[in-house]
Amino acid sequence: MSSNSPDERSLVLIKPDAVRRGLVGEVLSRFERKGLRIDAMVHRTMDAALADAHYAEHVDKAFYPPLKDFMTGGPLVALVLSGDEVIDVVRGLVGATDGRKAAAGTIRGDLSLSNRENLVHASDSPDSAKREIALWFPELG
Ligand code: FUP
Repeated sequence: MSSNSPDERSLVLIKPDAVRRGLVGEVLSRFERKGLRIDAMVHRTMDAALADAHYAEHVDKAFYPPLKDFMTGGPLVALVLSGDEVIDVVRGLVGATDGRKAAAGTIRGDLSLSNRENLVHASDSPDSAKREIALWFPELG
């Protein structure tokens, strides 16, 4: 990446379990302390249409109906983070999908015991980030 190209961006959701458990500040502070920037942030509740669009690759899977109920069941905090290699950096901070298996020191490894209620979503590639930012923050397009 050349020195004058813009930093990469990632779409992050601090999920309803984190909001319910009072962990928004804990999660945000880990991203901030790492040196990432918050470019946009909103507190909102996902509706069914946004859930189906956001999780387009999962809508036909057996785990999707309970995942959709969970994700639409309360407010979450959506944000856009930016920084050098932010997509991979955030995935590292978040940890493996299943909180029971995620490494200690990661957000999920330290704070989640669930494969569904795992506190955070983070874009997994530049293409996903672009698609997800357009869904959640069309004004940033
Ligand atoms: P991740 O990228 O780590 O968030 O995980 P995936 O994209 O594989 O899955 C998206 C979400 O689906 C997970 F965050 C939690 C949920 N999920 C389940 O509820 N059950 C499963 O078996 C796998 C994933």
